[in-house]
Amino acid sequence: MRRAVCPGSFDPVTNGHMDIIGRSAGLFDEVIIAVLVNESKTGLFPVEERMALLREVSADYPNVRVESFRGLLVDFCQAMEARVVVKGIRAVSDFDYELQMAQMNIGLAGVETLFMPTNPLYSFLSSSLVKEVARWGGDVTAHVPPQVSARLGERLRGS
Ligand code: COD
Repeated sequence: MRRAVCPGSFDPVTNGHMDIIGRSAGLFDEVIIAVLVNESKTGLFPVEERMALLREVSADYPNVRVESFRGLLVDFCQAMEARVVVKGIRAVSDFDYELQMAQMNIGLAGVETLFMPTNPLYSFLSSSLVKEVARWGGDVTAHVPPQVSARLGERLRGS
């Protein structure tokens, strides 16, 4: 079974993430979306809600499932019996850090990283930018799945 992991914070999932997840689902038998649980950083959405949103927006891909992990990504990959991590590359600026992590991960556990160039439509897109625009009342409907834009509105209004 060719199994890949798409890791991230997904706070919240954007159309850029979904582009990489959908394309990965076409390349691998199974794709595991892995949401990092970071105790030292509170996100806008609790991890459980990020996972619920990811499950909703990836429901059309039967070979995609959503999990969370703590600690090292390579330990999670080994536990899931996945030898490949897929990362989206938006610009050269992403590459420096991603290359360091990829080299560390192969050294630590032989986990390979596949770099997938983002669709140019999403090359400027990040969860942080989406949150900042939404916080100030800007329209993010073109940048996130509809379920996410609805939840963003509710969360920022405090419900
Ligand atoms: N287009 C395409 N891809 C995108 C876009 C976009 N617009 N936005 C994000 N992505 C992709 C990138 O590949 C990114 O890596 C991934 O989606 C997730 O993005 P985020 O912002 O949700 O998540 P990050 O960058 O906070 O996630 C970082 C990890 C959780 C992957 C990383 O910190 C990690 O592996 N942590 C575990 C601890 C560990 O093992 N550390 C040692 C590493 S050597």
